[in-house]
Amino acid sequence: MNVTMKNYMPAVNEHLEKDIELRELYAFDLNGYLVVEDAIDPDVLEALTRKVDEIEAEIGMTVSGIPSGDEKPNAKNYRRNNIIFEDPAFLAAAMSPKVLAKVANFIKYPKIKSTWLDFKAQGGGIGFHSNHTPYTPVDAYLCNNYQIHCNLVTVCYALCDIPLDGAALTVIPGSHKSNFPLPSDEEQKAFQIQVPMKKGSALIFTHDMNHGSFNELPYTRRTLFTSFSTGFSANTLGDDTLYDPLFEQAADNTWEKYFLRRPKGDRDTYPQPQHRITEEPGLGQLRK
Ligand SMILES: O=C(O)CCC(=O)C(=O)O
Repeated sequence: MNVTMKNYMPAVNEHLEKDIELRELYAFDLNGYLVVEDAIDPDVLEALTRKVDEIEAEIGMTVSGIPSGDEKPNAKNYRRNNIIFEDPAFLAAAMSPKVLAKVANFIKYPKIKSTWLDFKAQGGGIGFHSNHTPYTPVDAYLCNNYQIHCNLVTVCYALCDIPLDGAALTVIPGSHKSNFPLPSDEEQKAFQIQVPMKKGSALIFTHDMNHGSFNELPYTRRTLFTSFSTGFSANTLGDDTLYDPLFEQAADNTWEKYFLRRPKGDRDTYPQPQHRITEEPGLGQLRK
């Protein structure tokens, strides 16, 4: 625990490090990402699949995109922000204890920042972005005194199997620590790898690592994204009160409530629960 923080911030739960192995810390620090298999509770995954099928049908998404209307061009990408409010299954997935336990080892005083549902049909993608240099405070990655301090961590949940070339996240491992700017687009290819995923797994990455994706296959990639920042960083998709309705619903002294708290300048004194994230009853599950 950083001594300076200890002087004025509430105690960090000393059990947090029990939920991560040295091998995982090494891999995340070395590469900038970590894959957690079976990250979503099976009942939640089933409910999510039904809900996402419904949304896909409602927006008319096909493997080649959303057909063009009179005014709209054919859309290969579809993103729905603040999806956590649309169904309890999205909240349950976003609160996966297997994921939160890792996130809490990568961010000090973490809180949820953004959530969105994402479809990428064949030809859909997102351009490559991020790198440690030039320095971007919002994304910045630092490891000091054996403690990882990410300012922004993103989690990509696979809601279908995501094969190579099917918009599997393409990353430059280690670019979250690069001290030089990226070389040309063509030269970057030599450093990129794709991370295929199984349905229900989660890819946790520091947003300081270079990443992007492109779907070359005749299928629609279905993913849920959540992101996390330190408690002193504002929300991106709403104001400080964004998560208040979910915060109110959450039981006191739970990690669920903690992750949903409001951002709070440089004195984030909201107390951390003192039990282990992986031992919180009902976390990441559908309410009975
Ligand atoms: O949709 C993707 O494949 C990547 C999302 C992304 O780049 C981001 O969250 O910054």
